[in-house]
Amino acid sequence: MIGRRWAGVAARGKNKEREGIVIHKKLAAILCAAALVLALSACGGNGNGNEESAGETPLVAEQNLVIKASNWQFDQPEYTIPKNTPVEIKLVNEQGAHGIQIKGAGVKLNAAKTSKVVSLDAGTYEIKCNVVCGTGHLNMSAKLIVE
Ligand SMILES: [Cu+2]
Repeated sequence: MIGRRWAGVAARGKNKEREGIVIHKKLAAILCAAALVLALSACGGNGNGNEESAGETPLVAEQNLVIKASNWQFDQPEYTIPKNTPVEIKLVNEQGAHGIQIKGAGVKLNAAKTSKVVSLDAGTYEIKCNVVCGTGHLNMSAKLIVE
């Protein structure tokens, strides 16, 4: 009987030791992880930071392009802007209620949202009215030339 008790106490003692070791290991792992995170943010922060902020922060326009719409045309058949340059594209409805959609440029403007800043690759983009504005709606198209 006594032998068993001692064995039990001894076993408990070992368990405590093990728990202690496990806790130490966990702590070490947490510290390692924390150190890794710090190291990564310190090293990678600057390198990736610029790219990320370019995607997240709004572009600051260096130029403006005003597209005026009336019934049922845009004020120019072609608009030209420089490539890879932040340009604010602004819709002005001079007559009627029209919108602008530029395929492949991620631009959709209307009376509620009248401008957007974009930086585009070179190419020719199609500008269309995206508001069903009346009889001449389908004629409302123009070109955006980015060069
Ligand atoms: Cu329209």
